[in-house]
Amino acid sequence: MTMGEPVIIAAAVVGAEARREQNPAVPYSPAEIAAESVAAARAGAAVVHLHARWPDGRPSQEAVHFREIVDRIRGAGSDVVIQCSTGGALGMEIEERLGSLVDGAEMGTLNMGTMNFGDGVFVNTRPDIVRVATRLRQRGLVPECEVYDAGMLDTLAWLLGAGHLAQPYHVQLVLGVSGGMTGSERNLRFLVEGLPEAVHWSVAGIGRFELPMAEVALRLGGHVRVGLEDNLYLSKGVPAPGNEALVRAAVELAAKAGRRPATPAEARGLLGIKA
Ligand code: KMH
Ligand code: ZN
Repeated sequence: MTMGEPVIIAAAVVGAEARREQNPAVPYSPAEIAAESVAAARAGAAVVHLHARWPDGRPSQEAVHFREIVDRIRGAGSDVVIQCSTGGALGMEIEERLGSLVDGAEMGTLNMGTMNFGDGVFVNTRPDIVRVATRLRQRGLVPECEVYDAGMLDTLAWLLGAGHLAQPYHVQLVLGVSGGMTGSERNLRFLVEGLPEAVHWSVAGIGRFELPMAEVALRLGGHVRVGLEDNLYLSKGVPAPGNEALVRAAVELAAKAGRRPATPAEARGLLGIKA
C-alpha cells in the first residue's frame, strides 16, 4: 500500500439503528436504499455497504429486500461494488443475519467479536464468526472484517491461523461505537500497526468521528467509509441531506490528501473481487 493509491470510498447508506425521526434522509424502502446507493456511487463511492429495512423502518435481513436493492442498483446501470451486512441488528440470530447474502453480493461483513454496542450487546461468538466466515467462503464473497476493539485483531489472527479466513479479505476499523475503541489517531495507528499481515484497511468513524477519522486514514494510506449508517451530520448541528453529501465530503478530503476516489473496477482489483 502506498501513499497516493486511489482511495476506496465505501458508502454505508443505511444501517440498522438510525431512524427518520433523527434525519429524514435515512432511506427505508429498497427503492430508496438503491437510489441512495446509486447517488453515492455517482459522487465517488466505489463500494456500498448495505442493510435493509421493513417499510416501517425496522431492520430487515430478509433476502427479498436485499435482492430488490441489488436488482435496482444494477437496473440503474451502477457497477458499484456491493457489500451486504451480516451484522444486521442487535438481537438477531446469526442465521437470520445471513439472509442478506443474496446473488449479486460481492462482499459480506464479518464481525470480529461480542461487545457492548450503546446500551445493547452485539453478539458474535467465536462459533458465530466461524459460521459467517464459512458461509462467505462457500458463496465466493470477499469478507470485510469489522474490528471495533484491539482484541479483535487477535481473533482475526486466530481465524487466519485456523484456516477459517484467507486472502483476499478486507479490514474495516470501526472507531467510535460506544462500547468499542474511540475515534483517535492514536487508536487508529495502534490498530494499523497490529494488523496480522499486509492487508487493505479502511476506517469507519462513528458519529462526530466520521470525517476526522477519514482525514487520518487518507493520510496514513488507508481507505474510508462514510454514510448515514455511521453518522447523520455533515458538520456540527448540520444534518446531512443524504449519503451523497457525505461521500462528497470524503472526496474533498481525499483531494486535500493527494488521493482520488477509486473506481469500482479499481476497488475490485484492490480487494481481490472477481469481476
Ligand atoms: N448494526 C450493528 C449492530 C455490520 O454491518 O456488519 C452491526 C453492523 C455491522 O452494522
Ligand atoms: Zn453495517
